[in-house]
Amino acid sequence: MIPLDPDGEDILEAVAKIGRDGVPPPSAAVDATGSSDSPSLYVGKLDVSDETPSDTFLDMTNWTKGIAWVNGHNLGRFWSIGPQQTLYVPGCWLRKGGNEIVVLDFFGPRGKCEVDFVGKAVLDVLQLDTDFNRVRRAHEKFAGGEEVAAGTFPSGDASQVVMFGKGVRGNYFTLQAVTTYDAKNLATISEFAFLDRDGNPMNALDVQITGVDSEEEIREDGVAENAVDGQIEAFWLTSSRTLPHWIEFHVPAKAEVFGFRYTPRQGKDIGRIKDWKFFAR
Ligand SMILES: [Ca+2]
Repeated sequence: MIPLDPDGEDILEAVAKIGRDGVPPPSAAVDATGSSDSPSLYVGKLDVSDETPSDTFLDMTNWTKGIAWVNGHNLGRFWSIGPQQTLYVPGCWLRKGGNEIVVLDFFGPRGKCEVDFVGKAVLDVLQLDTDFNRVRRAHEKFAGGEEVAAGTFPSGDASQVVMFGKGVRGNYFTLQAVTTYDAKNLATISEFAFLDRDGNPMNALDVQITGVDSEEEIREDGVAENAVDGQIEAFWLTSSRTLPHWIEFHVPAKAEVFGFRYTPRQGKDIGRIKDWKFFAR
């Protein structure tokens, strides 16, 4: 394994060096399994006994993100989130005897430092939990707080303004969708904003989403951040069909809010919230 300095050595040069000088000894950055979580080149050998090697697939399911080569042939890119988990290896790129496998992985293998060759392509396996860009929620269970308000939104596209009649202080605020107009019990929010004493949006609040009962990430982009991204077109959409749904908003500095504005998904009944409750803590 050859750890790479992201700001230093050129990757192609490093690959060329492997071909010229063989594999340098592992560095101190390598753990007991022989892997590293920094960008590294991994070199392995595949022994083939057939005179005419068959086509095969390199299974990268347990690696993270990078590129693989066989005997200097670039097999393409891999990324653990999928859906493609294997890289096609034409038989004509293999030869009887030793074959050199080079893997560039920017984050290293997740588990054993080895690759498998399999007889069938794997093109439909998602591993979204391995996405390093995926937002980690601080709260996975409904934490609630003091119930500040409750009500029923009408159906339709119009934004709904709710004023509490007093200032409410807190770091965490949760809107709970108790029922929806949606036959599948999905919930969506196009935009959510806290309102000040005069009913104006508090745009300076650095609102973050710290918890949500579910969010659609596979069929479409329904991540919870879409509820506070300032774009009407982008919306939070639940993936769960079990009521109640909830979304927790966090403001880093304890804020006093006087109400909120809920803008439903436009033009479609899917996910329209009906009965709701609002909590603060
Ligand atoms: Ca939005």
